[in-house]
Amino acid sequence: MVAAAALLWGALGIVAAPLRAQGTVAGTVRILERGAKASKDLTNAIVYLEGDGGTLRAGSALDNANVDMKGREFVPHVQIVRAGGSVGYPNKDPFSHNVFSNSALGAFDLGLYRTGASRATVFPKAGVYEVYCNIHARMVNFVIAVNTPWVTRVNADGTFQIKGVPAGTYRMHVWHERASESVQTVTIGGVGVGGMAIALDARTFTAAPHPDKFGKAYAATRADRY
Ligand SMILES: [Cu+2]
Repeated sequence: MVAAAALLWGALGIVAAPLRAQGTVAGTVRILERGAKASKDLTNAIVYLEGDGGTLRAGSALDNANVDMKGREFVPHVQIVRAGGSVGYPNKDPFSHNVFSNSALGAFDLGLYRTGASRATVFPKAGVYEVYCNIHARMVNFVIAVNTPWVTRVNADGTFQIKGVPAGTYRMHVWHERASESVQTVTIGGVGVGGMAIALDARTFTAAPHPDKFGKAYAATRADRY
């Protein structure tokens, strides 16, 4: 039984003590909006647990991900990948895109490529990468690179659930692009933790334009020309 459990964990690409009790971590994320408006984009919030549960290694289901470029948007807007894993950017638009990031965690420039083509890049370190298109200023993508398998996207109603979390102490991160990240220490027993309530504050957020890959402002007309 012990060996079988260890084998299973190995197959999932997780390094962890196999005998610990596992539970579910569940709760609700709320975003405090200016004027107390309802949040429209809760599915772009991410919750993950770092700590005792083990770290992801190569061979996990989070090794590779894709972000489509379609309708001048990155889909999904927020993507999760293992730190050290790669994300492909297939171009499904009838015109060219140039995906790049100037992130301090790992800058890259995939160059200009046409419809039907796809290029991929590795996200070497854990953290949040802002990814853009050098042609279309409004295209914005966030890649959340994690070292942990205990990660999930929040549901549209703000609820979230991470199953199979081994008992232990974790740092729980809740991220959304319009708010400061929430990080708190949580101790999870054998049956998990329910009813967690996390509020992210987006009331002071203001959208700021980002520079192009050369660090320059986008030409005003260029964003909509293609
Ligand atoms: Cu583009």
